Amino acid sequence: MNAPDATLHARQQLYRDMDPHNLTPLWEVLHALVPQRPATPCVPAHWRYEQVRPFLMRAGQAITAEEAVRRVLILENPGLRGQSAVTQSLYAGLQLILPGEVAPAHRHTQSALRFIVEGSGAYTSVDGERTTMRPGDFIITPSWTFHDHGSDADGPVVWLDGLDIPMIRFFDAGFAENGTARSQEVTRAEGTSLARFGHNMVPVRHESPFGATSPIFSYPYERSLEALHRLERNAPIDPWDGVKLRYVNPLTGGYPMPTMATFMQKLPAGFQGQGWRQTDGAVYSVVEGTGTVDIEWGDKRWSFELAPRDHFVVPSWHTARLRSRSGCVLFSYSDRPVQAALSIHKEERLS
Ligand code: GTQ
Repeated sequence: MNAPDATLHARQQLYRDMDPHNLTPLWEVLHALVPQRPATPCVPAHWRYEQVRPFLMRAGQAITAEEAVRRVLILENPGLRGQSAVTQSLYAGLQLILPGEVAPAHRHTQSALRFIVEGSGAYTSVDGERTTMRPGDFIITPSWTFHDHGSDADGPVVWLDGLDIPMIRFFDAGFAENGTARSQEVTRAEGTSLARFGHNMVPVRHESPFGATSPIFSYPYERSLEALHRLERNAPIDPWDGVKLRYVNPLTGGYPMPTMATFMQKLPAGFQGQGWRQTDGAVYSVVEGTGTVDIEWGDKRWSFELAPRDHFVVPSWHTARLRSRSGCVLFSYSDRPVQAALSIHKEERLS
């Protein structure tokens, strides 16, 4: 019921009079502040690699990795343009490094994941240990560790950067500094962290070297894929996810990073998944194969045809379904550890 004109007029006068004092009435915004269900400005989006790659290669001509510091094309959500955000809490970008280049050492509060999309033979160094990149590898840069990237490859190497940049910005808790050397000194043989922590065994006396972050730098694709293939052959297929595994911090059994969860899944050939929705909007990288993701939000519908190296985002509380005629491998990440820590994570599996 609408109030009488005189009442409405008095209210408008009240709002105007208090506005210079930085006061505003809750009752005008309450509905939007406390929505009945998530009302995200983030929208479903799809970046086809065949469209993105030419721009990446042009960026390779336009600027060196050294000058750019990080030569990255940011995947900006169409609903969040200008904010360098793929969801409200997460950042995604595609980084290119060319043979012989170096992306100089720095460190920051923001945690980063790298998911290798194209090319082999680039490396990233964390805490004095190098990790060679191969397609499908999931690599971690823990918060506040010096890292530089370089390449001894003979062609371009491209990876997905997933960072918690918008989340750290929200908390106004970001710090960064440059390293003194362009590339950090290598002090440990490659594979040391994987040998120490990555074989279902850990050193008898150890401390967690990176606090809440996994001590493993690289989770090689070979091993992830082997597990998925074996489960596809020998175990029940989940009607929503196909075969889906989450990456773990071997010291805790929890997520590999305090702010980001990562997953890899295989949709078997002929898979027609059921719908689900969850409060953690997720970013996907298509590793192999082809498929389709159907997304719904109210009466809106999206359908993305997926090819290898494509990227897409499923926003919070949007209903999504995955299908694949010939089989498909997907990597994904989200802010689930943070939502779980705050006891606000919610998911629904629809039948
Ligand atoms: O590699 O350190 O895409 O600091 C954005 C910010 C990559 C990196 C990004 C970064 C990095």
